[in-house]
Amino acid sequence: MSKKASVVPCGFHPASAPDYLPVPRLRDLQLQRLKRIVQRAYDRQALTRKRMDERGVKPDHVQSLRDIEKLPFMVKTDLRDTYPFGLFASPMNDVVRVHASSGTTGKPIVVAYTKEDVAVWQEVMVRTFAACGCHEGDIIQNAYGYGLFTGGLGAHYGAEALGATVIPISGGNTERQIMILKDFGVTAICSTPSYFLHILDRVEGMGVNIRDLPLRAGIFGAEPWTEAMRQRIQDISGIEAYDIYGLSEIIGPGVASECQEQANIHIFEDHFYPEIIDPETGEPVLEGQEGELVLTTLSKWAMPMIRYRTRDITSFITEPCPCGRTIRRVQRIARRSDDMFIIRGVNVFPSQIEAALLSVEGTLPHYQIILTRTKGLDQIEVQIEVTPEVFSDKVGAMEDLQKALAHAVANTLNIRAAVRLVEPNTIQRSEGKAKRVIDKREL
Ligand code: DLL
Repeated sequence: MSKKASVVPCGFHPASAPDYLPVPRLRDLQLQRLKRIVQRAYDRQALTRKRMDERGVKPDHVQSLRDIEKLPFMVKTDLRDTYPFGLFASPMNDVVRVHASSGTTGKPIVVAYTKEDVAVWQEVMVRTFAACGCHEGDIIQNAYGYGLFTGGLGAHYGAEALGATVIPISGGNTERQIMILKDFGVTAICSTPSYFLHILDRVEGMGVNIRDLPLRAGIFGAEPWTEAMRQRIQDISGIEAYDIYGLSEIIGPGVASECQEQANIHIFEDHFYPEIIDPETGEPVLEGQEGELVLTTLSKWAMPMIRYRTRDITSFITEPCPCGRTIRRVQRIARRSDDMFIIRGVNVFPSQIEAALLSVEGTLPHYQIILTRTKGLDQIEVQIEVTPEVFSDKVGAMEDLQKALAHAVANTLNIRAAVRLVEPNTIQRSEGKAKRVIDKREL
């Protein structure tokens, strides 16, 4: 626990009631909603109808939650192929909002909300904030980007409905972020974890001691981050750092959130039905085993997503959470199946490298992985910033640190990586999602 205790220990808000439903009631509710949404998708989404017809599956074949396995999957390219509005199930008149996510190539993917969908989104974000110990009276600085990205407006509506005071500052302009953090008595901040680290880097230079501020909680998400990263953030700032998860295709932020136990994320499964499958075979994995998270929107009217393959890798946590929530938890999302790169035949995820690097003292949690190819051989270089003390210290200390880091990486990955220690503030910062891997290999 960090030094600033939360004011409301249990993290309850009236909107959080579904978090605590008795499991049989929750399953009934899910089934009712599943039947309704599958019917809607079949009636109004040409792609879903075509795929179900090809398999000979009709909406009334869904009579139990297990029957969801009869339904076809949806994948990201479905959104690209039907760009921009091909998956909308509501007439444009009923669509009150669209968002889009840029992705790495070509056209963005577009998502839609009816008025009721926006209300559901707001509800799940209230539940998110409440689970992270926020409440009426909090002053919440929202540094997620506003605009087509779902982070800004998603958190905004939720924080307002919670009864908090929202500061809609959006991402960027770090000095102004710090001025407002200090002058407005901010008690909670929303941003990507990497951007908050950047804010922390700058705080001291502005003569502000973050620990003297009323800031108590960070509501962090939109990118993978490790437990080691959480510890660093909490140690430096004295706040409690919570992990929140979501994706545009499903609703935006508000799909899952940690509670004050800080022990993995609860899925708001009365609205988003989770499955975990083997990404190779598409079959469900055994309870507790790792696989790809598949989500079905149980109540999203404008754009239902049936069995959407998120590419995020996780597993169900089988033990109940001490917080008393009955909605299921999954392991925090440390990696995506498409994050993985292969280096000299070894599969590597950036999060493994992050955990290895942060196990060594004397570094700052800013790093980047650079992949190159010389004479047909893959090379991996890990650049990491070191603390100003280490950097100005004797060469010997730098060498020792470099060896310790190379050793930690080799131990975790079983491959040798070149580790380069760099000065504080040399690795490029992002106002949103951090770019961890630069792949310069010509494939
Ligand atoms: O990042 C929505 C969001 C905004 C979530 C603010 C949390 C806070 P997209 O831009 O569509 O939506 O990106 C979704 O980001 O499939 C994950 O791979 C990753 N992601 C999101 N949250 C987390 C998290 C928003 N807490 C993609 N941990 C997802 C790990 C995350 N990965």
